[in-house]
Amino acid sequence: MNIAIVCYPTIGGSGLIATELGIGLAELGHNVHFISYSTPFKLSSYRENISFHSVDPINYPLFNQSLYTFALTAKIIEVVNDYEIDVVHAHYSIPHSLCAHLAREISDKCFKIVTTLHGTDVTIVGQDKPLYPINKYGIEKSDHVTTVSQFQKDYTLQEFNIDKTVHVIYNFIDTEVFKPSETHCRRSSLAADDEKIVMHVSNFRDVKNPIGALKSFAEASKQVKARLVLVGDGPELLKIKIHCRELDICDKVKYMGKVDNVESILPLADCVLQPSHRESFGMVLLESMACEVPTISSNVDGIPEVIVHGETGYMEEPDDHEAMAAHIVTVLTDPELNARLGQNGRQRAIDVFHKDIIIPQYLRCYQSACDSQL
Ligand code: GMT
Repeated sequence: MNIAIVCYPTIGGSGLIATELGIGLAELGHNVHFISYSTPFKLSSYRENISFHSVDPINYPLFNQSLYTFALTAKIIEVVNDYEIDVVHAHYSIPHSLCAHLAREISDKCFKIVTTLHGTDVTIVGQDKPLYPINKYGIEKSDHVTTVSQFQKDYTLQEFNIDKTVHVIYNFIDTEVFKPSETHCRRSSLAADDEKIVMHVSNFRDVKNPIGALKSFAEASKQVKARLVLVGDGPELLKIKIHCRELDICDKVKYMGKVDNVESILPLADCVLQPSHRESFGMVLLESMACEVPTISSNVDGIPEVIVHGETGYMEEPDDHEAMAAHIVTVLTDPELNARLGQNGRQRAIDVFHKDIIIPQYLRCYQSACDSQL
């Protein structure tokens, strides 16, 4: 098949899944055309069957807004005209799916549109009243709609009052990349030998509740010698530094900044702490499971579909810091439990979320869209 993938290129769940999906499809022999404003971070080197088409910005002096959506629409039209595209797979309803619809309307090509809803586009952006009808249109007019958890499906159908089949296709992982050992990064660069490592990985937006992570860690670190390793960057980071001072834990926190190859440091964690307020899926949890690292997380949205409480990690209300801290202490002080949770997590990642199980589900979805009438 000739497949165009429209996605955000940045580090983040949706960009990552879109890129890994494209790589997986290309390895199966399909021609994959990525369309975005810059090269997705995993695609910096040449790969067979993959091309990247950069959206050219419209910098016309008359317009004081950058017209990204029109530039993207123009690029989709160019790619479908040049490459006989069967399916445009849009990751996010706004703006990607909408641009694909506009491109189909304008071009005379009969490609199909598959839209994947990743969460933020529906639970957060979707709540924006002026954008609501646009979001709904993008979803309803797609040939197939997929989303990453049953929670997200139910939420979408209810919030948008949509009478349409939405397919749940879970996010996936390459367990040969995310695995427990052979990390290039030495543990001693993160923490002292007698300190346990609690890791939080996010884009430090409010929704990830990084302050909640600090508070739970602060509570736990009264009982066990540990270091909080913060991986990523984002708008809440400044507040975090202030909170560290208030909680008197500055000397127990290490900031890593953005790390592209998170698989090189995740296996060094003794547990991962993700108390998000919203999470349609939670890629970091799956990545941790694959690395045999137990997870302490919130129990919101799609997380209970990823984590098995008591078997691969523990879930609590996002701001129940005492309960989270108690779990952190337990997994850091009981090595046998820690190993068992880790091994169960990896097994679940292999059995349920392995890329070889999930990528064919997308292919079937494309095939079914192509088999259906326009
Ligand atoms: O959560 C973010 O900040 C990033 C966002 C994205 O668009 O990449 O993540 C969403 O999609 C991921 C991939 O499907 C999911 O794993 C995340 O749970 C989801 N985020 C939210 O629902 C808040």
